[in-house]
Amino acid sequence: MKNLFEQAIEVILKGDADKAAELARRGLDQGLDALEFMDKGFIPAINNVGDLFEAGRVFLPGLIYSAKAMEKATEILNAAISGGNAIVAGKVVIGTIEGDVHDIGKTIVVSLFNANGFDVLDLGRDVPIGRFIEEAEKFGADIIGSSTLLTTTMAGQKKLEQELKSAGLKEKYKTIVGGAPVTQRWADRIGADAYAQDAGDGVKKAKQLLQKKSQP
Ligand code: B1M
Repeated sequence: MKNLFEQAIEVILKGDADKAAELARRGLDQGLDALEFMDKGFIPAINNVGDLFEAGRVFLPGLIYSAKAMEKATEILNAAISGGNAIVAGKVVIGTIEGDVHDIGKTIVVSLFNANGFDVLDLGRDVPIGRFIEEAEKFGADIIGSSTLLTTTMAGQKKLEQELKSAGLKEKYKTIVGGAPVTQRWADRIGADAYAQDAGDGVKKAKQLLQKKSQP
């Protein structure tokens, strides 16, 4: 009998959304931590599909089916992550950069921020750079977080830093960048305040940035 993590690899590869949803619910029913199930089951599963896609062993329709199954499982697990913490730790505006529709990882990050007491405005995916700034101004954000999965759209994160600087707002907001091709080196190069490797790291970095912000 395959364990739940192995079953996640199987259902995501098959692109079976109903089975993925059922498996996510079963894991939760069995007391598995939602984030652990994501990190050890569903995320390696979708990354496996990405590798097969890159190697030409899975084609675009297969990738789309797998993504739909992943979205279903993520929806269920994310709902279990969002604990609804009453203390507001800080305000975060977050979205996926313009030209990029990948939002599974960004949505996990949003859930974990919510669960850790942050007030989060999720702008969704394919978000124009100017909108990050407009919405941060309206929302009274402390942090602007951007996610990107395509090497071609990483430039949007650099543009965000440049636009914040030219609007004289760079000191007002702390920025966090994330997404599979993003690295600490990239964050340093473009002048972002922090790079986060995963959702947990995102929360950790956000807390550190807010501490720095509140110190004179
Ligand atoms: Co696309 N895709 N895809 N895809 N896809 C990748 C990214 C790719 C690497 C696959 C591959 O070839 N190996 C490749 C990009 C290559 C490149 O740029 N060099 C690729 C491609 C090529 C494409 C298309 C161009 C395919 C095509 O049409 N020919 C197309 C692009 C469309 C567009 O955006 N304009 C496309 C489309 C899609 C789907 C729509 C089918 C689907 C996305 C569905 C969705 O998101 N709703 C999809 C998927 C699922 C993937 C892979 C397989 C998986 C992505 C994912 O969800 N990972 C991906 C392969 C891969 O990344 N290995 C791939 C799981 C997720 C939890 O991880 O998003 O990295 P991730 O998030 C992590 C961390 O990065 C971090 O925390 C998260 C949780 O741990 N993090 C942050 C992310 N954002 C953060 C922000 C933070 C902090 C942490 O603070 C602000």
